Amino acid sequence: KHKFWETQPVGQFKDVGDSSLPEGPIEPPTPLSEVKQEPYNLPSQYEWTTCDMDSEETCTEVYNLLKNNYVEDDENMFRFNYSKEFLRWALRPPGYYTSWHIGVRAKASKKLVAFITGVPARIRVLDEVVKMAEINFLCVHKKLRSKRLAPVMIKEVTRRVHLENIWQAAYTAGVVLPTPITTCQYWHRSLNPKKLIDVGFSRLGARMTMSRTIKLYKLPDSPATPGFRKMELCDVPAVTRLLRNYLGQFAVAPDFDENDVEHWLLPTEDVVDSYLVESPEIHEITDFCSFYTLPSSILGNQTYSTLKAAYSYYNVSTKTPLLQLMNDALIVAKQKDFDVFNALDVMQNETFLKELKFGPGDGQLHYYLYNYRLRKALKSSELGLVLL
Ligand code: NHW
Ligand code: EN5
Repeated sequence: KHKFWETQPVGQFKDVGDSSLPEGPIEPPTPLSEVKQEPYNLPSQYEWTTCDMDSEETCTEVYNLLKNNYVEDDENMFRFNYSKEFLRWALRPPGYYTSWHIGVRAKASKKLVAFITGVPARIRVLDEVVKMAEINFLCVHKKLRSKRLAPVMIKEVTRRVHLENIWQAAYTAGVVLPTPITTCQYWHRSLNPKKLIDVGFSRLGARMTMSRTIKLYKLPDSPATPGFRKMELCDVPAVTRLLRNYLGQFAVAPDFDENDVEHWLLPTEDVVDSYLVESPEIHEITDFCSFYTLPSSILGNQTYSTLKAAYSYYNVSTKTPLLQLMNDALIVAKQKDFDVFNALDVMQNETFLKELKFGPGDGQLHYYLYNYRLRKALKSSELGLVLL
């Protein structure tokens, strides 16, 4: 069934539930001198390219490949449209390797036809912190699908990760592969219900009119929590402490230091937004919430071309109830003109989703580890990792 994935060091379907197998790396590292020194072979019309995201020209090529060929929903109504600024942010975290930003070009025209990326991360799995690559943005041009290009790209990124002496990876996908560590549900909170209905993202509920629906999703004009404000550079140490302490409770979560928090959570316009609660009396930072900006192209609508979506990222509550904190996140997202606020049922998100009028979507997200076995699949609420 999975001619490629059967050959890879990942949990296999036949082993699901076999608790005699050891937890941890599936195969040991090999000496670096034994890692293949040359790139894998591509079909002869194509060549490898390393994509320098500093170059405006290359960044535009990557942007256009993804805008036209990346992930769609199951009815092909929407397609992710990551912005150039977002791609630069996602691909250049602390310690990134340009060699992990891999493209494929047609030799004749030099057109970019495929892409895959890795970025380095320290991910804690149970009580062990593991150096990993986070793999994302795997994309093959629509005209080159089903030619087994994806396995070659995955083997090539694996080789380049190995050359940096890293032997594990984390990735997500909307499709089922061998074998998920957990499966998450997407939830959606309408901010602009009229537009969402007009473009077919959501439907008018039974016994609902448009005006009742608009009223149902109305939000206040400003956040309710005293001391709620945008995160600033000077907050990085306090936010890092808050987040590290919070993420410690989950089975799989990133091991963020201050450099990571500055990169991944300091607000960047139209990319990532972060807010915190500073208690007015004692100037202590007690709560934190964040979301990233990922619009989708609306395929074939006369009136609208983009859906502006916010995606829940990392949230921590120690004093403000999580429900109230996330309601404030919805309020600021609405003020910033987002059409919808999306979230997965990870971490403690189930405690606010229904009450804040999120509804389950038709999509799921499966999480995977490469070359690391977990004896038991996790509940989505045991997962403390959000990939972009
Ligand atoms: S998930 C988003 C993936 N991208 C898209 O869905 C965009 C639209 N689709 C496409 O561009 C986030 C193509 O359909 C793609 C497949 C390129 C997806 N992950 O070339 P063939 C990520 O980026 C397997 C992994 O003929 P294609 C995470 C499939 O099961 N494998 O197909 C990426 C089959 O293998 P099998 C996937 O449709 C994580 C083989 O590819 C997959 O022309 C990557 C077919 O290849 C997916 N999303 O191209 C893994 N989709 O064994 C990283 C299909 O079943 C692993 N396949 O026969 C770790 C590496 C680093 C390790 C470091 C130590
Ligand atoms: C991750 N880095 O399917 C890369 N999205 O539910 C891989 N559905 O938006 C990710 N089909 O349910 C791949 N509206 C997995 C995600 C692929 C994209 C995807 C789903 C997630 C989605 C929408 C639109 C469906 C359009 C028809 C959806 C219902 C919203 C409704 C609002 C009101 C309350 C009930 C729910």
